[in-house]
Amino acid sequence: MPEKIQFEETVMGFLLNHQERHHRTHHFLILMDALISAAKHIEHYYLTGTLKGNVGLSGSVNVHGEDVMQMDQIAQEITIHYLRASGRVIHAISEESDKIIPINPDGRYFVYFDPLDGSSNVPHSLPVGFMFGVAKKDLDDREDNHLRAGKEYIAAGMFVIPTGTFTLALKDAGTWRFHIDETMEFVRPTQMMIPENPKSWELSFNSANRYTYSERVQTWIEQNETKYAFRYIGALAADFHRTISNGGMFMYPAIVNHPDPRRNRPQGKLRLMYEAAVVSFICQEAGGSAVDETGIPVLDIQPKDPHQRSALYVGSKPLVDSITQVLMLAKPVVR
Ligand code: FBP
Repeated sequence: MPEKIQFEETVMGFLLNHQERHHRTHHFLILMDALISAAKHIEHYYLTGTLKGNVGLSGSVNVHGEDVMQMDQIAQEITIHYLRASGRVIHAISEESDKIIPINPDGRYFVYFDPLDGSSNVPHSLPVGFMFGVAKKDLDDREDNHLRAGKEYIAAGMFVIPTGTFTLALKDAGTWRFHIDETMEFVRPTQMMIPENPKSWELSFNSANRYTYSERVQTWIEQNETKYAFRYIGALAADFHRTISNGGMFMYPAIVNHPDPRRNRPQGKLRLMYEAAVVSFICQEAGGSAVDETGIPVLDIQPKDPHQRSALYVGSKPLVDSITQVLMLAKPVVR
């Protein structure tokens, strides 16, 4: 018989026992419950996607000019449904919606999310992610709904689907990993601290792009890649899940030397508010760090556009510091 899980070992029990006031209010618990319910629902659809024929293209193109998968749309609708039902969300920003999504003006939180990260893995039912960042409105009513920098988030998390893992970071309260049990509860929080010992470190990046990176980054890779293992799944949530567990660094550098200049991405590929800032927040609470192509902390970047992109170097501090020295020598990238 499976061991009885104590309430304190569930996400709700864990949060209620939390020292940080804004993580144990019933408002925050209701929001977290909505995000967890959305993730479970998305995982169900993903697990049954092939049989139900939901793993193909939807025929539409999103704000980024990318083909939208059916599963992207399903995950989007599921998430919006639960955020609306929570009644706690003022507005949401999603990779799958051009505009900011107004939800409940009397809400308390802003939610920035990628409902299904790693779309290229969908047709193969390989790991994808549901990623989110949460910011809280200014309760002193000076609220102007401005876009929040990562350092203003009070929480960020990612579900790696369909692995049944949930990694949750809480402002000034660490990064915790939960696993799903046979009752479909995320339980047994384990505090995640990114390993300091380089023995287990890994590098993760799309090696096919390496000659499109700046010369300085290419040189850094040549000087360091033989020291560490190399792993790349092609979904940020899944690759970063490994980086937090084994240490090392995940990077998606700016593309500045592409043979076809139209395919250069000097601002990087990943989206700041619901991809780069989410993993940077989780990494910082686990003792790591993250910078962009100019070497500045990702969490300090004040977004000007909900879908703004950012290059990303995230992981163990010594490695991020090492590439930051190289990046800061480079000519500043024009924003
Ligand atoms: P989507 O959210 O549109 O899937 O894009 C983001 C992403 O798939 C990340 O998950 C992943 O790290 C990266 O793009 C993979 O890009 P590439 O295929 O260029 O390596």
